[in-house]
Amino acid sequence: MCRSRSSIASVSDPHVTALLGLGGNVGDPVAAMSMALGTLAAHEQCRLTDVSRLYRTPPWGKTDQAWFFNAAARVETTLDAVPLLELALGIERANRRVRTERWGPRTLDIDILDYDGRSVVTDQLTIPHPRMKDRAFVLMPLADVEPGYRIEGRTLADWLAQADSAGIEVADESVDWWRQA
Ligand code: A4P
Ligand code: MG
Repeated sequence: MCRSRSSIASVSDPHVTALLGLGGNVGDPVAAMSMALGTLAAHEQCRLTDVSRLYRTPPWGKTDQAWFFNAAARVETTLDAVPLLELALGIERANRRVRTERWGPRTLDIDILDYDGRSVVTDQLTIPHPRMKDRAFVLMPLADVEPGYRIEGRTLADWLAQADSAGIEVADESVDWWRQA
């Protein structure tokens, strides 16, 4: 696979690495994810260092809804975890995300999968994301940006072997899909 780096704004030290999962299945989710990644790339406290391929995925959890598009990204940031979540929620709101039902349809969802390998548990936030290991639509894009990542000591390949990945397909091989959308 041909992979290119997506380095944009400069970030002063000390910065940490955060891993993000993105998805959506309402309206134009690819445009929404592109907007999200563009916003992160342009943010003065973030540097977007890698983006996964674009995946098309059958709905998980609540299956009577449209297929999703999913992706993952690696960001270096000087933001603490909660301000990073607030940035992500602001980007979701800018895409007219309305929360109705759990695991239901959404224009854009941004999950913080990992923040500097730390455990963060607050009222608003649980990191590492507690449900990512069961979800092939998260694990497959994450393997593009962080192939050596481990969850509870086990490799992504281990978790993927027991997750249901039926139907998941690569919708765009290019890691620059988000620049073109
Ligand atoms: N929150 C806590 N921890 C985190 C974190 N690590 N990252 C809080 C982001 N947010 C976190 O989020 C509700 C609240 O969780 C946030 O306001 C934040 O304070 P949400 O996204 O509305 O929750 P949710 O979506 O109902 O639940 P959850 O478990 O996050 O679900 P997901 O992962 O968002 O799943 N099928 C496919 N194929 N592809 C998908 O992308 N997505 C979902 C939703 C269901 N099925 C899917 C997909
Ligand atoms: Mg979520």
